[in-house]
Amino acid sequence: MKATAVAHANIALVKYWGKRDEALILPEAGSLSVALDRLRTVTTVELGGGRDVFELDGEPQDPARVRAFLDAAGIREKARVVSRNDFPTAAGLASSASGFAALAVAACAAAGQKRSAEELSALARLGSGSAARSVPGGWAVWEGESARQVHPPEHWDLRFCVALCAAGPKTTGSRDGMRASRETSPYHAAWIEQCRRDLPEALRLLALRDLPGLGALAERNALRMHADALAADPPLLYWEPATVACLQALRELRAGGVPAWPTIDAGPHVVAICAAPDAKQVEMRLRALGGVKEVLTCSPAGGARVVVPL
Ligand code: 2P0
Repeated sequence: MKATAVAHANIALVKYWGKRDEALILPEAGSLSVALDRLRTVTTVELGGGRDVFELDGEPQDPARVRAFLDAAGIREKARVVSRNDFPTAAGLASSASGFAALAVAACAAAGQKRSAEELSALARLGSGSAARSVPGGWAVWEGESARQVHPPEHWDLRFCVALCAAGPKTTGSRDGMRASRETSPYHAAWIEQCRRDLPEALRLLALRDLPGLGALAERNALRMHADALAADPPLLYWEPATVACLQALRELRAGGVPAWPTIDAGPHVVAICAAPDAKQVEMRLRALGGVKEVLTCSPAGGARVVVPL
């Protein structure tokens, strides 16, 4: 009746930004991501107490969203859920992907449910869309009800330098932001069409390990997602001055012969994609920018799994 699981957050190279079904959390277009080793959530689920308890990083939380998720998993027993993120969530780094992936795996293990990897991904999706991709981990594609690993983490030893460009949490969450973009941005249909073209091309470049090709595609895809968000009414501006400083610094690095490309989720932080031997230089360049609080350099990671707690 008790189990612990770990899961990693993921960064999308072809982004998910728009649902075709809000209740079932089904995406309008497919997305591609890679799991990041240093962005990790560890969650323990213990079933059978007198009430639901959810504790995150040592602080008690409202258990409502966890309870709704357990109901969706068919788990009726009261649950004590203790979760810890190994990365600064206060800075607004996404934690729902690793959080719901770890919760899905730990809760099903605690309840003695046997689910396939595909079923676990589909279940995690009901907590948060991007969590579907953190269940298989590695290089993952999410289309329809679940995500699958298209290459293991070892396929390509890239680095992802996560530059924290703001201290506080973001103003508009992804769920509200993508709904507003879908309902009010005149560019949204074009954005979704673009994602449908980008995904097969990104998979081709990924298979070839073509860094200039995939890096440039990821940058274009992220900026087009932000163009869609910027065009919403009222407009959604996720960037801070440090975000723009990172984009420009990476452009200068490329002009100077260091290949590194940015991607940006629904927040101010920039993730620089580069080859392993260039990571130190990229990290140092981003660290030196005013407004960049911290840079966490990550490698590709695996999927969500049950672990024996220390
Ligand atoms: C992504 N994002 O593909 C995109 C890019 C943010 C920007 O998936 O409503 O927290 O829970 O399904 O998964 C973040 O959205 O949203 C996200 P819900 P989620 O990574």
